[in-house]
Amino acid sequence: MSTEILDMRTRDKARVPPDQAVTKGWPILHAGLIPRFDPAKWRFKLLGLVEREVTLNWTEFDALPKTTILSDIHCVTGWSKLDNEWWGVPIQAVLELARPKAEATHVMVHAHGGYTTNLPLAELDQTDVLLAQRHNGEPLTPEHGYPLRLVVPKLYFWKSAKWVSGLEFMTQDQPGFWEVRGYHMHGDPWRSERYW
Ligand SMILES: Nc1nc2c(c(=O)[nH]1)N[C@H]1C(S)=C(S)[C@@H](COP(=O)(O)O)O[C@H]1N2
Ligand SMILES: [Mo]
Repeated sequence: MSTEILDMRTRDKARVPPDQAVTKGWPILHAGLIPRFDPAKWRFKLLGLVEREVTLNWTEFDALPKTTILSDIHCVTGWSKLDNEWWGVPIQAVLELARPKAEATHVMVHAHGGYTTNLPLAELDQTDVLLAQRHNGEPLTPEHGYPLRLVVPKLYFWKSAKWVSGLEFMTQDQPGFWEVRGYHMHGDPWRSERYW
């Protein structure tokens, strides 16, 4: 296992995006109930516009290569949490398994429990993006996404789906759970892309 830590924290003059306040705690925010993790039933799917549709069970997923990435969280509700150490599977490792087709431009992220969120494939396919199993050395707690959550540091935190269950590759952008309700289709904190 690699012990190298990839430091992806921003080196911009301003460490914190506009109208964000740093918190030391870690608020818990989600719609609906926390899904129960059953390792025998858990699945992760790569579907839609891919060369190969892939379904992984927990044993198969957990055998993928791991990385450790340091990054910051920026939530659209106004809090930022700096210096998060995430451990999990780099997004490139799962993209390589399915190989998105050339026409795929956007991704719908699916979560156990029914949550969805959309983003451009180019924003997902970044070296600071991972499917995280641990935060600051501890397994994710159920309320923060155990056993697996997506982490996309360059977008507001609602794009970082907890209890992630799959990635669907699409030819065009489609709104997810919060995007249908007025949240921004893109969600860049440095441009204050909060709501439409
Ligand atoms: N599955 C799922 N993931 C989700 C959500 C949700 O409702 N369901 N809420 C999102 C929102 S709006 C935020 S701000 C973050 C909060 O993550 P946290 O509770 O770990 O701080 O999770 C995101 N991921
Ligand atoms: Mo949120």
